[in-house]
Amino acid sequence: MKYTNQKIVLKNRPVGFPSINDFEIVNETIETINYGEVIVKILWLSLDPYMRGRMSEAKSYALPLQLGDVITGGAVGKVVFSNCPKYKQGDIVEGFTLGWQEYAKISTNNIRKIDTNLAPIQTAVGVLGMPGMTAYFGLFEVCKPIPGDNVVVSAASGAVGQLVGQLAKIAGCNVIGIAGTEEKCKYIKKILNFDEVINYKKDNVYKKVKEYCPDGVNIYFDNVGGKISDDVISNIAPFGRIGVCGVISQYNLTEMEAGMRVQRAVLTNQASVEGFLVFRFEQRYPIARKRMASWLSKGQLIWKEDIVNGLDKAPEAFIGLMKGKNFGKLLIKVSD
Ligand code: NAP
Ligand code: FER
Repeated sequence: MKYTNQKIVLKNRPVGFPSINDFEIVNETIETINYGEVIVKILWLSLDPYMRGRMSEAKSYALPLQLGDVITGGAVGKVVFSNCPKYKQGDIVEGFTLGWQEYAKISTNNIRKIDTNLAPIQTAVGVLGMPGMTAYFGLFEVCKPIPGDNVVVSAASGAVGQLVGQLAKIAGCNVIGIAGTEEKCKYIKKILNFDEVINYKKDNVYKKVKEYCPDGVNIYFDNVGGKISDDVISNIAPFGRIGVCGVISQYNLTEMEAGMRVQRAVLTNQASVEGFLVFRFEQRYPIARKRMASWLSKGQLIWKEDIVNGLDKAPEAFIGLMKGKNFGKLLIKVSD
């Protein structure tokens, strides 16, 4: 057994927005694996905003990457060599730590087999994977929609946001999506059937939210934080729920920005604000996955992917993700 592996490692810790020079392509040879491990040939790599946090030294739910470490990340791949009785050559698997590389040597404790009949395999890191689980549990468990609720979602055309809006429609809500380009806004209104859209780069978010939700926002699924969220939360309805899923507008700041104070709106409306990490719901992923797959098969849920070809393009694509260049779930197609 001998695999020549090309991998992308962290060369410098990014300051502000990451740059191409923060990453480096390195080759290595994999010649041995232990009992309980397999070699996975990566087919699809998922690029997700949380990876920016792993590149910093700051304390987080997981240890930060060290310089020289392969960039960790979710991926889908094929077992090409197995030293574990539960896995055989050809099994299609998904794992959250397979990383930005062509071949991963990994313990089978850290991967799962995919049911390839459910949907195209890359959905295991998308609608049926971490982003899908985030939308499902974040909306249903954290924000608790009631039919007729006004639901606002930011980063609405992205991996998580596009699903949140569609799930809220399934739940009988009035959905307002916020996104950063006309093309994205058109897509979520015309194709995903959101009720209203706001282009935060063009529109006055506070005024538009007020116009679309005169009785207030019952649910705000926050993917971005910052000024957009100040404007939405200022319109929160009595007993509104704010699910803090992500704050992408803050991930690349070198200094904390001063913001508006929204606590008064939260207090006087007796609103609740809850941050959540999707891993909290891990034990119930299989239940959610089954439901999501059923909605997918009936066409009640659709799913947009933004596919970039080639592992070497991952750094550039990741930088684009931080700047809104992706349109839909960002994936790297590493191999056929
Ligand atoms: P995504 O929405 O597919 O991609 C990120 C999008 O964020 C960009 O396309 C861009 O769209 C928007 N954006 C970037 N910079 C922005 C800024 N300064 N202000 C406003 N919008 C900005 O990414 P995703 O994977 O679905 O993740 C969305 C959010 O969910 C992220 O904050 C992520 O960290 C979070 N998340 C949290 C969990 C959890 O467990 N809590 C799990 C998964 C994801 P526009 O063109 O619309 O600006
Ligand atoms: C994410 C943003 C942040 C995410 C996880 C985190 C899984 C966790 C951050 C931390 O613990 O510091 O999109 O997705």
